[in-house]
Amino acid sequence: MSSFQPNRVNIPPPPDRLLENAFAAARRKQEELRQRSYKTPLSRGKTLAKDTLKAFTRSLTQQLHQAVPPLPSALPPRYQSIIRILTNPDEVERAARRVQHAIPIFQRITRAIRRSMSSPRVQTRSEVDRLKRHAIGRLTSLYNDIRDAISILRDYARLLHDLPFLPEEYQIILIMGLPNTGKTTLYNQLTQSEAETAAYAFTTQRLNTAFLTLPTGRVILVDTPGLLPRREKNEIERLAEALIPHARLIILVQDPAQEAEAHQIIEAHIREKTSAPLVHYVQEKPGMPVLWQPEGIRSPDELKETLSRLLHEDHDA
Ligand SMILES: Nc1nc2c(ncn2[C@@H]2O[C@H](COP(=O)(O)OP(=O)(O)OP(=O)(O)O)[C@@H](O)[C@H]2O)c(=O)[nH]1
Ligand SMILES: [Mg+2]
Repeated sequence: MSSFQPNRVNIPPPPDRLLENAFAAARRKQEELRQRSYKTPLSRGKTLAKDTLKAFTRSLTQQLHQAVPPLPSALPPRYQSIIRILTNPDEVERAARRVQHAIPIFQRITRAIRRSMSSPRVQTRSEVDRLKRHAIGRLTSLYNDIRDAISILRDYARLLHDLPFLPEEYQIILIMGLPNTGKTTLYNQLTQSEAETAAYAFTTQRLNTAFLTLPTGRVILVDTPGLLPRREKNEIERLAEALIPHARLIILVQDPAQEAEAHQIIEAHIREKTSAPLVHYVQEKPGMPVLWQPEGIRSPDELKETLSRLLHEDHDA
């Protein structure tokens, strides 16, 4: 099944580097052409100028083609809503159009100047050189016009590249809750992963994702950073929240050592964004003060059974 794979997204080189690559391709072509023999110095000059120009433009336009990643509007729905949180999709689409429009212009300029070089009216090496300088001037100035667009596409490609793998054909189960409640510990227990856990808040700074195999089939389990009932959210927290409407189920991890009220605020916050079932899980931490006695599932095995049952029920409905 074909699905979007973030880590396959090509990250284009920075604008300076891209241009350097094109000049390098031209130099390689020139070296190659210098080995050959020519009838006259003029025909040598013309061939060298024409073909290195062609090599330059070919390298440039090939790289520009590759610099356009899958656009926001072409992404599967999950990724579209994530991308909206992280960047401005309109700006990305505009940048892509500018680059795509520039490609045939590079090719037209190159063709026209190569044609001029071939003309019998061009009779001296210095005329050939003048045309060549003219070509490089036009092409680099056009290139400078799209530098910003290339940078925007590069940043966007990097963003895409680092997103978690969330194929549409698998349902998503999110693990959410206050910081330091034991979310990642649970994630590791369920998936035999080794994501980082620690005894302080905000340990998880990315979305950990893994396939979880349940009797009903495979699902994607996503471990999120701790949520706090506050207004300012960082990028990764906003990303986790963007996934809430896409989750089939949410596991809310509760810690008896943290205030009941804080848990309830988080729960209300999640409820605002989805009507998906919410499963309460309690991470007992022996030796820690107990501030309340949350209701909920207390073992990973029981949790798996409950998840399967809930997924199955919906399947039957
Ligand atoms: N004793 C005991 N400690 C636990 C248990 N579960 C989690 N902890 C401890 O609680 C602390 C936090 O665990 P994490 O799994 O990193 O918590 P988290 O919710 O992922 O934290 P953030 O990613 O920072 O939001 C760690 O020190 C864990 O060792 C448990 O079942 N028993
Ligand atoms: Mg964590």
